[in-house]
Amino acid sequence: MSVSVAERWVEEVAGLTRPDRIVWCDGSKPEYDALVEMMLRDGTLLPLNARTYPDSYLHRSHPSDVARTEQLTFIATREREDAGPTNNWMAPAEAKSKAGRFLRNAMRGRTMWVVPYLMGPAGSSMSRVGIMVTDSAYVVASMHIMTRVGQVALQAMRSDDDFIAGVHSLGDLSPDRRLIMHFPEEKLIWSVGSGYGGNALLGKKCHALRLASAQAREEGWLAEHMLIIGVEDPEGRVTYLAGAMPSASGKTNLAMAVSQLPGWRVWTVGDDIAWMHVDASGQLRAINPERGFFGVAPNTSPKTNPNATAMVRSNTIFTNVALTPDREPWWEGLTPEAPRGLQDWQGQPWQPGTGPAAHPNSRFTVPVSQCPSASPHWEDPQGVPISGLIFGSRRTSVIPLVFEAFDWNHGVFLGSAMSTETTAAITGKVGVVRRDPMAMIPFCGYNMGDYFAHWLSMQPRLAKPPRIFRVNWFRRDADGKFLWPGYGDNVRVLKWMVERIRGGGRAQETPVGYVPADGAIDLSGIDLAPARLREALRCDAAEWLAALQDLDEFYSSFGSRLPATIARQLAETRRKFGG
Ligand code: GTP
Ligand code: SPV
Ligand code: MN
Repeated sequence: MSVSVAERWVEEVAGLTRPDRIVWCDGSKPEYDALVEMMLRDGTLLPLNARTYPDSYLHRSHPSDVARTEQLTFIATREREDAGPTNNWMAPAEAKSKAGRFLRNAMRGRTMWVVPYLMGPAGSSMSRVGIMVTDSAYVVASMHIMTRVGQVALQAMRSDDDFIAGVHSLGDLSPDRRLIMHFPEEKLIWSVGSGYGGNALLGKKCHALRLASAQAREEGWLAEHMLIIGVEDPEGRVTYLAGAMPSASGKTNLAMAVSQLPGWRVWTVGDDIAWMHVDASGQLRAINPERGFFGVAPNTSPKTNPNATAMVRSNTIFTNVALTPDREPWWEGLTPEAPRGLQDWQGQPWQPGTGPAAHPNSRFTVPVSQCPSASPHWEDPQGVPISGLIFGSRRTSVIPLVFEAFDWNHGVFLGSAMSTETTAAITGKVGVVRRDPMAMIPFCGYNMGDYFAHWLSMQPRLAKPPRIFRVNWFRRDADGKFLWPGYGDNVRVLKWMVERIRGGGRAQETPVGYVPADGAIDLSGIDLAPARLREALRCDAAEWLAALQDLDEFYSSFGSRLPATIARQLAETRRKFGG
């Protein structure tokens, strides 16, 4: 396969950014090792304890560059309407001129790595190619873990120009000179001024969600912020589910949950992004476009997520965690007590009571293959068959632990009506309730009204539309304590879903959907008062009617692009509540 279009584009970018040298990456182990060597020499990586954390490293990012910066993230379409009211928009020419100013000569004195990467398993018709350039060795090494780099990508191109082009430069890391620009009409991404995950690893949110969602709409598939799991029952039957939850709201944890119910088990296919196609028989099938996890460290422990603590014991890059005197990584929640003599995420001696030692958005980067619960099918080119979809959010009140939509259209409405409390995964205030339909508010690369319509349009193509569930692990009691234990106990909720999918699972009808009937959630082996579960499942008319109030304003922001079906579903919900 000739790569002439790519080569010409790389020359063009080099003309703008002026690197000292250009290196095409092959994705090999020696290449990764050389990058690590280089970063150990210049301090970008710090070595961890070679005995307890072999081939693992700590990266400390710039203190102002620790999370996605949504206010600096733009969708640059010709028409403003095509980006829609939920995205920051800029005209393409202006976007290039603004970001171009920060990119011009940005790579002087630096190396420009060219990273061809494949999103999705080799040999899958659902997989897609990207080629990104970057002046960050940390980004290249992270791309090695998170994607399939090198010849495997170039070989998957169907034509010379069959790739998403991404330009990344650290610039000077100043938030004042940081911009993350998406040009869906040109299959192009420009990112400058950040080295942080979602801003800089362009295969992830920029390509696999923002650009892919726009492509998916045109081509009739779905690119979603979803985990993918197989749930195995005691008879060995596996039911595959995909689930959307906002950033830092439980995808990685659910994706590798260790079941508290004997005989049940969760197999991990993906923890952040799902690409889903309808196959010739009308079955929805999902692939995980990634090959690594970029997971939240805080609260990851042998108790909450033993698969994660096991998988990060080698070949892992940690970012912004604390460091023990034994050179082991540490974060809040890993152990009940903080070890003595910690260095905090910025390398300063840490004292208890002075704030968190690890940054709240500190992360680990590790290959999927190291996950003990990785599904034997996680790289199947044809993907896994999806029979249920989950929409989860982080809400202290109102939203029950779990309920099931009446049908596909109602489920799409429930997804579109989601709101959530913000987390440390984005810069800004934590704990503020905001609208986040399908957990895609920061990631939908086009008008979200059209996105709802696209979701609705899938139904007639599905022989047996997946059941749609809504969950909330984060509801609290009057004392501020979580009503539901969460983590491994979430498998109890998954069990009910699987039963519902198979035509069982007792439920009670409410205005918002089917809520588990008394006793329908298996509580064997835990000490949870039935009253607490009832409180977690409670559906209160007054609370709901109040919560639905600001939906009108949100929906009306889409004008004529809001599908009538969505407005009808809202009216119908109100009517059922007597509102
Ligand atoms: P991104 O990688 O940002 O997309 O996040 P994610 O959706 O994968 O979130 P993750 O599973 O990493 O969870 C983030 C945080 O949510 C964890 O640190 C936990 O504190 C919390 N969390 C996850 N699952 C549960 C749960 O079942 N119950 C409770 N109470 N908290 C949870
Ligand atoms: C998220 O914020 O949803 C993440 C981390 O998964 S990042 O890659 O930074 O987007
Ligand atoms: Mn995410």
